[in-house]
Amino acid sequence: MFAPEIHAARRRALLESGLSGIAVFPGNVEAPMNYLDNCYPFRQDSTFLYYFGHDLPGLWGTVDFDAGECALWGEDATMDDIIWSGPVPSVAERAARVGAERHGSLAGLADFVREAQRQGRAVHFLPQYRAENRERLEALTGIPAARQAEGVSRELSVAVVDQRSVKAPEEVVELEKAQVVSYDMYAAAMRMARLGVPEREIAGAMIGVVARSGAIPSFPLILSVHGETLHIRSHANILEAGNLLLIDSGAESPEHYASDITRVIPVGGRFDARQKSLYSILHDAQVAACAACRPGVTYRELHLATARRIAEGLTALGIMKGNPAEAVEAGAHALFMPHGLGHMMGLDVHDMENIGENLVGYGDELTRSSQFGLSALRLARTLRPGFVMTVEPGIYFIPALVAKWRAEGRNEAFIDYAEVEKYLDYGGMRLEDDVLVTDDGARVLGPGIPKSIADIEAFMAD
Ligand SMILES: [Mn+2]
Repeated sequence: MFAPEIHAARRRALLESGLSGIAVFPGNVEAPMNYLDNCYPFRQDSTFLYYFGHDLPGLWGTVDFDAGECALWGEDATMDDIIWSGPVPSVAERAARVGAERHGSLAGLADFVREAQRQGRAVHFLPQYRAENRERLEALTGIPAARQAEGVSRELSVAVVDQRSVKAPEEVVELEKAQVVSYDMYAAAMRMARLGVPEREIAGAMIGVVARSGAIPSFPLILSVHGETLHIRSHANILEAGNLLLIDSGAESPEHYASDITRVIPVGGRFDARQKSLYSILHDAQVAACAACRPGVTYRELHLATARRIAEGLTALGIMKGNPAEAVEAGAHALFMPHGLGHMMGLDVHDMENIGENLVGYGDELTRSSQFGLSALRLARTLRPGFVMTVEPGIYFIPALVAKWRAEGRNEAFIDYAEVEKYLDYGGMRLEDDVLVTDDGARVLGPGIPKSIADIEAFMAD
């Protein structure tokens, strides 16, 4: 966790956001995998981490807007807990460590919430994404788990999203630590991506890099020669000549800030001519998008500008036709890039997505389009200094989608389907970096993982 003053200052900023009543923040509990004592790796709730720091299960935080006080609630370890899991600080010590004014047991928390309700004060809470926490919240507030979505506090959600969207310097330091782990992950992968190597050996090496850093991946590794399946989970292939290996991966920093990087590696270390022509289009579009990030521009416009650039490239290759700007307006490019340009990143790899994807990415400012492709854009709003987001355009040839569109005659004016069908064995590519918006521009985070054709080929030749 950070210094107590940092967590205290974050809570003070929340206390000053103009709400009244109280807010309750459940920390996560252990999540059983196949029986109660065999759990998934523990991951604390990110908002709890942000305000209350402690990376242990079973805690709650509360913010009392009227009294201007915060409290940490939980149970001290029993002898049994100490025998099996080792000694941990008491709740009183943990409260002091994070600068909370008050602390108490879970029974004390129940009394505190009941008293607030009796006084008719608002009890704010965020959307819950784990069944265990919906149940715990039901026990605490009396609001049935199935109806909690209606009881979510929009005021609290907005206040938390506003605050967490702007990364403080100590958060950027953490984000950069995760980038260093990512660099080592990709260096290992690029050294290994040779003919005949099983995908799972590279996956294992990359996860090993994360484990050696003492962290966990920020999301399940995507590593496949079938990059056209956007979130493919299997690593069952053996690398063959002509394959492009897509790897989308991330690590957590010691304080659980994420990295999220995608690279495409030519198996054997050299791009062939067809790969070069398409990769260049994607690379140029991604570099231009990173360079165009700055305060005041909307991410929606960056998404569309990137789509136009890709459409121009595909038109030059004869895969698309007609006017690229009109093609993008019609959504024709989404055959090749059916996802958005990127998303907010921070403590969550899709930062704060549990609080609400539209609230985080659109706010009151913009409305999400229903057009295929643009509808998948997670972040659209105006960029502000301190925002950190991914920039991750892609070009994919998804045989099932091509077949569907062709059968429907969809966007025939902008797509040369006969030409597209020559690429159905191509796979898919995505290039992703994490970008910090600064006062006058933006900065790509991290030490710079090889990305251009020349840099990737040179790295893999070493
Ligand atoms: Mn991403």
